[in-house]
Amino acid sequence: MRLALALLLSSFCIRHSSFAAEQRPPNIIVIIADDLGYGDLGCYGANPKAVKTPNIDRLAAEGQRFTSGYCSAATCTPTRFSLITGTYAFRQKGTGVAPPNGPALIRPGTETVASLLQKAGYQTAAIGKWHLGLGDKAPDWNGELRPGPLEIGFNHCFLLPTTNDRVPQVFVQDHGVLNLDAKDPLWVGDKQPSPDHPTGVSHRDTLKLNWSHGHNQTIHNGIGRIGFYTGGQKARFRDEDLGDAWINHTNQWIEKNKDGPFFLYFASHDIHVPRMPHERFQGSTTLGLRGDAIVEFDWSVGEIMNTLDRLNLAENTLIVLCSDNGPVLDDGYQDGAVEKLGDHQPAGPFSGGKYSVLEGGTRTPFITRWKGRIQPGVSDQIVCTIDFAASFAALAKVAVPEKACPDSHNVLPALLGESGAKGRDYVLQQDNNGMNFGLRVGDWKLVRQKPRKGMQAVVSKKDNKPRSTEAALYFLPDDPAEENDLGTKNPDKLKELTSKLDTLIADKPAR
Ligand code: NG6
Ligand code: CA
Repeated sequence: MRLALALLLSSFCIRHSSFAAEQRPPNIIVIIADDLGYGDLGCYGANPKAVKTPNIDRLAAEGQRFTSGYCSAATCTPTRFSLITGTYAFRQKGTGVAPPNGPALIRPGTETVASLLQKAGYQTAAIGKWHLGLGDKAPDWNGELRPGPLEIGFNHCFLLPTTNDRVPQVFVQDHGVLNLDAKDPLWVGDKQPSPDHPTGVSHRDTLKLNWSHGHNQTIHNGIGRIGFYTGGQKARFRDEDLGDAWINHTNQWIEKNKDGPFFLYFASHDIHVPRMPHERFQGSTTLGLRGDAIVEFDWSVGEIMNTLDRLNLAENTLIVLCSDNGPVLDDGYQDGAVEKLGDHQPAGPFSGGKYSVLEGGTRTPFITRWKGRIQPGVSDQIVCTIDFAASFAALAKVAVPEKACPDSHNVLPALLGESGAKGRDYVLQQDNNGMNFGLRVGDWKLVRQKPRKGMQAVVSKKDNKPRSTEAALYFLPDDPAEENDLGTKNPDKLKELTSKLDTLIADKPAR
């Protein structure tokens, strides 16, 4: 009798706990690469003789690989701004590439993907590259770095403040610079601090990675940077150790929060310049340091997958892998990316890349995996990083307040690869400052450029020559490289897309 009762009780407990697990929303990990192009991964067609990405290829094989996955801008800061806020960056001035001493661009009180998930009971962390500014008017490097991620919904952060080609090379943990010695304060500025301060110009012959344009101010670790800084010697890191630092910190944080639910925004610096992966990855591809950095990124993804397996979390964790903008070869350093390219196509079949509103600028690798829940496959649905806020809120069953995250659409069923699920019916692409736009509606694509002095010209894939058109219309299924402007032949379509773009820019469309 007692035995029967015990059995009954234990079976009830098992059922009850699995019921609880089902009810609990999954952990969510966003893995965002930097400057990774559509064609840079094996699962998107990269030749394994040039670069191998076995971990990401496995992630894709175990989940959904999107062929129309987008980030919302062609540079870093605006894509990250819109990913976190669910608001197009062009709606807020000053959201182009952030400078070293830039203030926090996302102001406290803004609803974000992280604050929404926090409300749903998630532990939330940002680990990796931030590049969205810190501090009220400017970062107080030797004091409290506030506001920052902790004021907009993250419980914890461990960050590179801007990009690693911009000063300073230190980690920010929560509200301060890690390992900063008060006797050696950190100074960051845009003017040379003294005439004898060594720079990439005065000491060019000492550099281990030479610059090609810009990147010739303060030297750290044999590499010239954008901006000047002094002090903080104990807080500085070596570029080669950045990837390991992110992963060590991530492993500890996941371990600590394994009982979940948790949301991790993991922002790798690979494959942004200066490309200086750990020595163990250098020489692992035929593509030079750019390829070697792709391998380091792939390794990072593999480490996160291993950690989830070790902690038995893979079936309870949605991973979304994406990029912040399309690829670029020479982005200011002579690192061999151009010379060693061979027949590798960083943007796959698309034209343009980083800085461009042609498809290559924003159509990037996009993979979702949730073992046991997402059926493996390839999806041609349109999804965009701006949709994370509304989609993850739906997953966590938390309401998005009416005016919050206005440009974010709930495309959760498409992200989960549910059969018949529709993604977006349009996607808007902006360049760095929101001067040029792309708008894809179904199979049609409008490219609209505002002519101005010194503007980043859209170049033709065929001959690399700048195109002159201000507004051009392409039919993507026949012309993925956006070579044949069909605007004159299809004036109604051109008008329809132009007016939709104008409406989207002028309004804050409600979901
Ligand atoms: C540009 C930099 C480039 C890169 C980019 C931002 C020069 C000449 N070029 O101004 O190297 O840092 O800004 O890249 O300085 S992003 O991926 O963070 O948007
Ligand atoms: Ca980038």
